[in-house]
Amino acid sequence: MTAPTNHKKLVEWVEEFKQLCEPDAVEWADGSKEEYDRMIKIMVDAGLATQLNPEKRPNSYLFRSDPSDVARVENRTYIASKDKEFAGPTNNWIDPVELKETMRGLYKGCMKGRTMYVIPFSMGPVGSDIAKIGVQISDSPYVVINMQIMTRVGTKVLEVLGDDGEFIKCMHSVGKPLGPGEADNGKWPCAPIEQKYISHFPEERAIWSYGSGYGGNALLGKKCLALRIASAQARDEGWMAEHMLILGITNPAGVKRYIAAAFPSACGKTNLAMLIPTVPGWKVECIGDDIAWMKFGEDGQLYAINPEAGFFGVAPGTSMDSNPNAMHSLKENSIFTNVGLTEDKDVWWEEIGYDAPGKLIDWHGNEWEQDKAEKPAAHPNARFTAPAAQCPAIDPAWEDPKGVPISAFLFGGRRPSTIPLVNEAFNWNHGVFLGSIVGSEITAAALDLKAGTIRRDPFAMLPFCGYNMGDYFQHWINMNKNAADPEKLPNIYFVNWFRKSPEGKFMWPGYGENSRVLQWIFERCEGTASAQETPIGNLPTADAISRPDGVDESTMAELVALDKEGWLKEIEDIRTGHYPKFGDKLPPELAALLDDLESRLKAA
Ligand code: SAT
Ligand code: MN
Repeated sequence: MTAPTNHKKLVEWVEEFKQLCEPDAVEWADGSKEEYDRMIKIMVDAGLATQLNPEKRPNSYLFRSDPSDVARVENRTYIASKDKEFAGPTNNWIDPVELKETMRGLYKGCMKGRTMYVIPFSMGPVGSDIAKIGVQISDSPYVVINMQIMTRVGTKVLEVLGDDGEFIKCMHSVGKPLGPGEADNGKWPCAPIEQKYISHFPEERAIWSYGSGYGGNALLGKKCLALRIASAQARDEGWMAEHMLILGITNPAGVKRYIAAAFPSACGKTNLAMLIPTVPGWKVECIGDDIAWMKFGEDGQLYAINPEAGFFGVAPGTSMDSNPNAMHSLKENSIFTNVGLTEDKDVWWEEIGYDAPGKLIDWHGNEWEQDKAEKPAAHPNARFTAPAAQCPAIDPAWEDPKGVPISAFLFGGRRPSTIPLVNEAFNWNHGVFLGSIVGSEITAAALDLKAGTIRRDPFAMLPFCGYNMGDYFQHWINMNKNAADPEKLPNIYFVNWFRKSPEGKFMWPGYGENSRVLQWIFERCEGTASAQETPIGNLPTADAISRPDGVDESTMAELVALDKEGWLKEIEDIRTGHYPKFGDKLPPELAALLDDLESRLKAA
């Protein structure tokens, strides 16, 4: 197939990898429905995809991956900068020359028996000033259809790219060549774990991925491009690429504001992004559930787009109770990976809200019965891929190329103690300090970590920051220094839905009730809600947030109280266990803010 573009560098790059990978054929993806259906047919014929019941789940398919290929592989993820210090203390680093040599060895002949797809895609509305173009090479038709849902793929993108436009090179292979006459035969293709590499070359804005077909390892637009490469690019160019959901919130008077929020994994980001408020008269709409790209507009405000076009959400736990908008989003035209299959060919997963309707086939492809099962039917990281446009709560401005103006940033994590329900930063730098100490408590003893310790995940970017985390902190501080009008920067809040009583019960119901906290934040931005200044930040007064059923007055008071002893321990942990990791890259502003906090607390 001849290339549908005159972009010389693009054509040369494709040719280079064609020579190396030796595919049987090369095909350029156009993003069409015809192409989608053709990819599906290839995978149904290869025994990799199961069509779901069209009456229950129209145009939807189930995939089961290899048990070695079920999630992002952080220990096989590399930032390969020339200088090791560029990657910093939180990333794996390999010298780029050495890594490329190793990976060229793996790529050699790796697409034999397969087709090489070339997928031009836009992260963000095509042609938006904030959007970026990537081109992914992949030998996986599963990647082609997932990229069709998660990004904007095809001909329009090549038009915007023109003959010499800038694009991010995203190279991917599942790492499983086929011999003559060999077929996948129902076995998800991938390479063994020690051959998997998710490599980033931030200086040349390139990604090389090998050996995995799953999620963020293989859909290179998502974490690899939109966070790791984009964060490095954003630092150089003065904008922000963040692991944040974006939501619009409208009060009963019809005033609308936008909020962006960063939480580590498993803290309910998708649920918050699509929340249905319990506060009467308020409305929440979704722009995105995972990633925000933000640039200053001409008016000096920070504008955000969702670079993605779909949701790649965790299925287990998603139900009509926890997230009805997500359930509606995936009712058709969706891809399911590693969930259970019912006898009438629909999907099922743990905590879907109802018992398994009879026998299932579990994510391994084995028969499964709820009463007899020892292991879950769906893998805990089983996913749905659903078009964002299908979300009933999608914001009318979600594809606005200029983005939406952000009024507030939220940071949060799972913190059973110490951290109040909501805390407003005094100012931008104080907010950056709060972002830098984000973490979640380890509940069960995991690997080398003791239960009760805090796993720090600054800005929820720990696995996603494509350069030195200390420099990333500095970039946040510089956003204020370089703002034309710092007054117009978003307010910053730290929230915690996960406080527990001494008996181990959640003190706050979460989900839709979080709208009460969003209301307070909204009204703080409007200048109408009350707060009291404390050593850690501005806390709501005891009656400033309305109480949900089941939260009594004293619980509410505790949720928004200052825990002086807890914070002194927190400071100790940051001072000894967290900040030292960044060495002399730690911005002096943050070290000073930690000292100031300690003095204020001791004086209180
Ligand atoms: O697999 S993804 O990186 O797309 C999702 C996640 O792990 O957060
Ligand atoms: Mn995420």
